[in-house]
Amino acid sequence: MLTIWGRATSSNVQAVMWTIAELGLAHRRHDLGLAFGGLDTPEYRAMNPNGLVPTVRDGDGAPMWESAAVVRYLAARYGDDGFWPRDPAARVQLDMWAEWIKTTFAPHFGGRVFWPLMGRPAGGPEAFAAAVAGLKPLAKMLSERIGRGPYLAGETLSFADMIIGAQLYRYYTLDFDRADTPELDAYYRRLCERPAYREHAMVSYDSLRIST
Ligand SMILES: N[C@@H](CCC(=O)N[C@@H](CS)C(=O)NCC(=O)O)C(=O)O
Repeated sequence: MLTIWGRATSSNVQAVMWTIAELGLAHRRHDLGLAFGGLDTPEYRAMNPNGLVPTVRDGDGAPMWESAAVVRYLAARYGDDGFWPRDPAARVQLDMWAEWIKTTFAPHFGGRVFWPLMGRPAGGPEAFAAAVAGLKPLAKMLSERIGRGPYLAGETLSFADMIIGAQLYRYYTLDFDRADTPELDAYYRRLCERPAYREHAMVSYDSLRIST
């Protein structure tokens, strides 16, 4: 049994929960973070010294944090060779894009586009316009890599789709000027057809909006 601590509105929790659902793993999730609180207790900090979500335990195993590391653990432990290629040379071709979305796309999109649109500006209108313009080449890069898909690895859904796809619900449902990326658009539409994605990644972010 997996135990997950973290609110369903966190995109990092969503990547983990979507993975768990795709792999069909038994689990229970506890809401923690933001309005739920609970991140500053000594018990929680002993599991996750960052005081962030998600934190995950697999049975009596040691606590794990960093959502992408948790997705990789779940994929390696419970996924088949399609979901987690055992061949390092095949896996790195997916993993480099998973890493890229966490370290390049997500900080840009999250910090400079998503949160400003939620009412937490990271500069004035010019900074926002520059952020939107700067996101376009990143989205185009990803779109070209996905190509005809249907998934990053081709025919098979993999751990990398979990880490990438968890960013896309927000990307596609916010109102801003997106790049022209037909392949990425089609990829997102395919993810939306998956029940596990709909349940765990397409989660309203309305509660994150700061009202002024
Ligand atoms: N790199 C970490 C980031 C964790 C993180 O920033 N979590 C956010 C939610 S997405 C958080 O805990 N925010 C505080 C809160 O929810 O109260 C990961 O991928 O797990």
